[in-house]
Amino acid sequence: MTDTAPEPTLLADYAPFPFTVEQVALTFRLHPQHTRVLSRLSLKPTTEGQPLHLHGENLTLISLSLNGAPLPDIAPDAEGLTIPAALLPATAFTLEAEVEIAPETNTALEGLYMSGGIYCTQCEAEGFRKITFYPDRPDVMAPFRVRIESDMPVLLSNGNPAASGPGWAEWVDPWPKPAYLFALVAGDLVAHSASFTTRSGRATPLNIWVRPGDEDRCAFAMDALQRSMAWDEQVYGREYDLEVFNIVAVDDFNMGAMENKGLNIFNSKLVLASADTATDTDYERIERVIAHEYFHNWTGNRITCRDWFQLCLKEGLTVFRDQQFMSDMRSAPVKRIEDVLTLRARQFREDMGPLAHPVRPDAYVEINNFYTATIYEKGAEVIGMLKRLVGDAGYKAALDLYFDRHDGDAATIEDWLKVFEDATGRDLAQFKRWYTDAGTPRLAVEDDWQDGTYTLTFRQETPPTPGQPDKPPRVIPIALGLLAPNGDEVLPTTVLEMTEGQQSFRFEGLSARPVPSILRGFSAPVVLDRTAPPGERAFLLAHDTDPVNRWEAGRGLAKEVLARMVTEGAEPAADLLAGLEAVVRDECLDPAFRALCLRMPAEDDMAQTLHASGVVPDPDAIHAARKRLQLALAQRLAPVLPGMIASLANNGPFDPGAAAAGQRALRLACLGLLTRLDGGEAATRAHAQAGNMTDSLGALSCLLDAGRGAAELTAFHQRWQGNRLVIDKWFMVQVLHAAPDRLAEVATTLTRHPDFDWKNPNRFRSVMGALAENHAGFHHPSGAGYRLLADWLIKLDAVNPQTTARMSTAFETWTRYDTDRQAQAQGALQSIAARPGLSRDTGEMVGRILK
Ligand code: 0A1
Ligand code: ZN
Repeated sequence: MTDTAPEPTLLADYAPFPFTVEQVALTFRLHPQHTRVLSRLSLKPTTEGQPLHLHGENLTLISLSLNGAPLPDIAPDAEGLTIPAALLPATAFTLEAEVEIAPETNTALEGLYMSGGIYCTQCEAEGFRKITFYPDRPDVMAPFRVRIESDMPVLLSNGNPAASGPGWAEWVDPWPKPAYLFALVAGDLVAHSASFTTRSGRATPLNIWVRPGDEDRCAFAMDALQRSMAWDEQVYGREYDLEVFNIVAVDDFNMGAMENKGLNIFNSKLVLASADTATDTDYERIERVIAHEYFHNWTGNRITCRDWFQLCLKEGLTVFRDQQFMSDMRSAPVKRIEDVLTLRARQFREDMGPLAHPVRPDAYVEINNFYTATIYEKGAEVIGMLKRLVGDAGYKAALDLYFDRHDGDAATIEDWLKVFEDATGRDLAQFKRWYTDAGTPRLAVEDDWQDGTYTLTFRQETPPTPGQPDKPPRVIPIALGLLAPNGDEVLPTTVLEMTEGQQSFRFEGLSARPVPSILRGFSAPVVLDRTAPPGERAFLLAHDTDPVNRWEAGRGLAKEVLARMVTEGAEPAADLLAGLEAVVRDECLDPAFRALCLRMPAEDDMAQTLHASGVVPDPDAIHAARKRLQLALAQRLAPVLPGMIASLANNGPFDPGAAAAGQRALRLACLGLLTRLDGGEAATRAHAQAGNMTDSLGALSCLLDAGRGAAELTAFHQRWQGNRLVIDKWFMVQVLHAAPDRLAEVATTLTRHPDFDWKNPNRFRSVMGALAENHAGFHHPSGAGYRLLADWLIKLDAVNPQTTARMSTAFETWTRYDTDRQAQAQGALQSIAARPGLSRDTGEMVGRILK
């Protein structure tokens, strides 16, 4: 553990910066070891008699001057430098500093670093202070002028190109921005270029910059960008605001991508795609993240956050916008189901464990640890609820007001809620609890039928979370439909507003007891506790008009059946198998939807569900039960599987669109089931015939599940040697599909492979992230999975704290399991915590997980 526990930063301590930055001028003389950064800041005091504190970390100060006069006595400390008030003029002044940094040895990938010979930056959240001395906080917004001097052929920064010559280029960003949106790239890059004409007629060049050789894998990302730009104009009335938009793809990146003003920087896996190298999941992610980063131009950049506690202001809203975009581009119900799956797998898991925190936290030690599913995904759900409560017109009016009122501001959640209150006249005081209170509410339902009146009674309760023992009731929008026993809808979707701890809703004049379809479209991020009467879920799986709830009914049934298989050794239930068969055979249904219905609940999801119902989950039993259920389903569908696999084949050119991807998903789901029956014969043929990466990797996964695939793996590696993104898949697929007993051995062997470049976050995640995702293997009773991950996290922490800290969340569920497993996990966590020199990032995470 770090020697002294670092002090947390508190929301309650916010105070404005006592200066404005009128202009920033930066000059970079790039060198791998000795980059010089010259800064000239034009500052103006806003409050009298305040010292000037500038952040700065690991900077070698070469010179510092104020209005041209050197300040030889000012020496930085570990956090930055302070110029006493007595030395500062009462009016505007200029501060100039020159520092030296070494991008080549910056393995943390924050600030200015090098990736594959390319200089690039990552400044969110607090990376700019590793570049120069500056008030590195989001509420300090300033226009930037940047000069880059380097012999690299391509020199890029934010904003518009101003001038260039051999070995230099200048960029001017006219839009005041916080330092976290600063970016610089210099490298031997080539562009895939296109353009977009904005609605007011400005033709804007668009460039995606990649390493030479990669330019033929940018077309899909470019198309996604153009569609995003058009969509934001049509749906939100937001137009692009610079003369050029640049995207750069780099191989070494801690996260997915970054919305730097006019110069988005991406992890290359979220840009590069071709049919033979990228799966449908990759294509979908690329489309979503390209849109997400572009949408940040208004929600994040033009309107930014006052402080990092307000992170969900930009992230929740931008995720909500990217979800809307994707649902317009693809199938809305399928998209919603995928979002619900992600929310439960990542955010519910977080909310039920030691890392639970509010959508707007009020304290943090390391802000990088708060880029979480709660801020992003739950932040988006909260906006979805707000929209449901105020209606589409209210939402539009509120957003128009938000952009009008706050353009150019660093805003807060209070500002955000106020625009909704002002635009719609609604009081949102109770709604605000969704931002301030952590935890997933549980919603218990009981119903009653008497004399033609149907009554639904809901009770809400949110379990305690760290630091928040008591939770007052929240506003919960419950979208409800009622179905007659013949399947007719007798109440179309209606939004009930629950505001009390317990509340009843009555429906009169019905001729028969209806079947309720509750929480349609997953209208609120809650756990629905309903002991459904026998047959109700199967009925809804067959009849619900709301596709999300139709899927949910099948899912709920599958979970019920699996839980009984795990805890009572029950047999796979016939009504589930019959219901799934009916869905799969129904050709009127979207293949992507059918594929989702066929996907059994993940093992971690089952462990979460069992734990929440008071059962200690046994990972081996869950693994075995899930396999038995898949086998039973395969046997039930045996007569139709080969025919479906054949009929869903497409031998035409690859189409990355949603419809074709849905067909591939259903075909692979069927192939997975058939593999349970034929031991991999069909998968071997499918792998040999695969014409794209989705089919190839899908068939390979089936083979590995069947204990085959060794020759295919060798051939795969040989074919794709040299393509880092595909080799990541080669590593990952082996770990994900390793038998639980062999997981630690398989993963250890892979870490000894010459291609295991562990300092590259994608490669590290492809083995260690996959290790944690192999549920029964990671939670193996020997503790080998825990120890392997812990040892590697210790090793990675010394070079890349941010990625290490994120990956430590693999342990966040450790208290769910039996005491032996808990002891093993605790030992592994303690070995990390005890490491001398452990980073603040990982120290905070492990400390919270262990508490
Ligand atoms: N703001 C980016 C993602 C991002 C977040 C944090 C980072 O470092 C701590 C880096 C990137 C987004 O939402 O896409
Ligand atoms: Zn974002």
